[in-house]
Amino acid sequence: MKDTSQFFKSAVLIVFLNSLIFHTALIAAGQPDDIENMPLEEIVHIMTRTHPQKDLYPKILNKAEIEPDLRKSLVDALVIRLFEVGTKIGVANTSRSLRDLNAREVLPQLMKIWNKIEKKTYALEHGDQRIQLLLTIAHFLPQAEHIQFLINTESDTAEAPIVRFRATILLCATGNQKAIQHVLSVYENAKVRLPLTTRMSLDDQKGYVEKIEQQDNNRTPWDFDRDLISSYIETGLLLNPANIDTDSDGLIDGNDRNPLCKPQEGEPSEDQLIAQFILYLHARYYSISRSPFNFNLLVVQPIDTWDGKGNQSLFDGLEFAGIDGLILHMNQEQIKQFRSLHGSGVSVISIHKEQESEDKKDIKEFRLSVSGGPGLHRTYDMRFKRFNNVWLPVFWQLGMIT
Ligand SMILES: [Ca+2]
Ligand SMILES: [Ca+2]
Ligand SMILES: [Ca+2]
Repeated sequence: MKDTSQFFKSAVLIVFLNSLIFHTALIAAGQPDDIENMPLEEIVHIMTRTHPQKDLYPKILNKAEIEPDLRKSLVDALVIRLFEVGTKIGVANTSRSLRDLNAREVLPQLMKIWNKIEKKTYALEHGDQRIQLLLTIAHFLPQAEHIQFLINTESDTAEAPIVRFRATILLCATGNQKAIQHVLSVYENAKVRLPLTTRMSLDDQKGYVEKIEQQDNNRTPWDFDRDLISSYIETGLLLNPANIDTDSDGLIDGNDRNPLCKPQEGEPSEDQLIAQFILYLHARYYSISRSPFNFNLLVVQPIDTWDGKGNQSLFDGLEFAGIDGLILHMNQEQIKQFRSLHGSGVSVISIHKEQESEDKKDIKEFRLSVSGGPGLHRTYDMRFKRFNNVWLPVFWQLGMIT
């Protein structure tokens, strides 16, 4: 038995080594100087790789630009591949290459695929076929149709959130009035639908508090302070089960979307307004954690725990509306305590602002950091641009996964 398993191990090793040699040979054949004599099939192979060789890819694009015959052959081959491989990995790169070749003439074929493939897909960002198709189609469509196409995609509830998110960023990037109006009205509607209070208006809450204060003999053990959230859950969320309003902002714990944040005095700064918008976009289009008590929960973290420089967090004293769930502001100590109670399944979010540059007054850059689960840490790089007096994201890209 032992011999057989040894034999299998050796066989697997040989196959592995062979595949290495095969790949090395391919890469060797694809040296920059070889591009002149490279078979078409190999060029297509390079163009559809997730990470095409840095030197070769632009060389191929340049060559295609001056040699119409080569360009035509490449476009034809890529379109065939687009239809042939269907939903297999690598096809996303096919639409990217068609975009880079500026193959506007294949727009009808791209639309055909777009309408044919399944909408719900949760694959990540640039490796996803639907996202790459969206980018390519949006790039090729004339302005008027381009904006309507993106608005339709963003509004389509059957579409994957990440695809709708990408459409949102593209809409912002146009700077077009109608496009911006759409994005902002979706945000405004979300804030009306999901306000700072979660159960009742301020007036109703006032009536409720007056009523319970008159019935002091009517305390219940499961909700000791009668703030409409059980003592058990309060303890788990690091709220005070003996205080009706833990952050003393006038909203009782069970009616407060941000129960650990007392709002700062005065209006939020420009950067804080952007931070609110970033968190809203993240919660709306990316995943939001399910809490240990089975409702949506976002934990936001001061920046000093992120960059170690003691900078004031954009989240300090900032409440969030328009987000379907609870938002908890926790400092490093509270996060530690929360994780010792529940593990690290709930993601913790922080925002870091990049240095502003003097010559780019209408551009601000931010980095969103999401950590959740052991060893999982993602960052997103974002660029915001000023359009009249609103700042909107025109670039948003997954940074590193560690
Ligand atoms: Ca309570
Ligand atoms: Ca309480
Ligand atoms: Ca409160």
